[in-house]
Amino acid sequence: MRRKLAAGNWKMNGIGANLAELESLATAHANAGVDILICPPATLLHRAAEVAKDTSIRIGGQDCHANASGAHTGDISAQMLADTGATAVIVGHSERREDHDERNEDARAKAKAAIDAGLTAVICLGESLAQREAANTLDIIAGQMSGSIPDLATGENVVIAYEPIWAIGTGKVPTLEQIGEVHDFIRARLERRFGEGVGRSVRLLYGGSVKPGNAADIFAVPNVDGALVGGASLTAADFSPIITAL
Ligand code: G2H
Repeated sequence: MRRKLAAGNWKMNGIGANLAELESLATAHANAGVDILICPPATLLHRAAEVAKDTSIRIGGQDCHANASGAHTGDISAQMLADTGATAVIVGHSERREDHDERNEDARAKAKAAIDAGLTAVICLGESLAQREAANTLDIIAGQMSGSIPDLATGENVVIAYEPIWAIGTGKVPTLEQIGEVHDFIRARLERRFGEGVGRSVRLLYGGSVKPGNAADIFAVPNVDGALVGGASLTAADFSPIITAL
């Protein structure tokens, strides 16, 4: 049985004052029965981990370098994230792929570094609007899976987030059928590559304009084990009903 997961990606939003949202979430979901992960900007990780200590909330990074240390100005290693108290890290988000020219092999190397550091790697996949309109979605997802998911993936150390690029921050959401088709496809490929045991244990999140008003419908889709939420994770008022809908 896969445990449900509500993950919030604050992206480049949030200063110290926003940690009050984390406190509210922790209070409201003290006995959540689901996993809650918040990925604030790196500047807040340590303080966020302090706030979340002894609560049901876990803290994660939004990216890491593939190397453990070295001359990489401005970068943060997976070990450094773990040192702040983080237990997970997002890798391969489409905004990293777009803004920093990251490719599947980068996401894979980062995921491996994260796992080696004891973190859960939340690996993001998703097609562009042009790729969907050309009916290439499943081919693109297959390529991203082969390229971005390391061989040592298990249900413990990897979470997959399907985030169609055209749905991110746009308010456009795929139909439930479209979400279901891709999630079923990812599940089947995971089972084929890693075997049924591992393939069935990896959690699959949907991401892209998840809001309190659409969360319950999305969570009812088979093989959707939760969500990776951007804009609606920034306040407890928005994120709390999404957690409750799980
Ligand atoms: C997709 C998602 C969070 P939003 O990037 O990863 O963002 O919910 O704002 O579309």
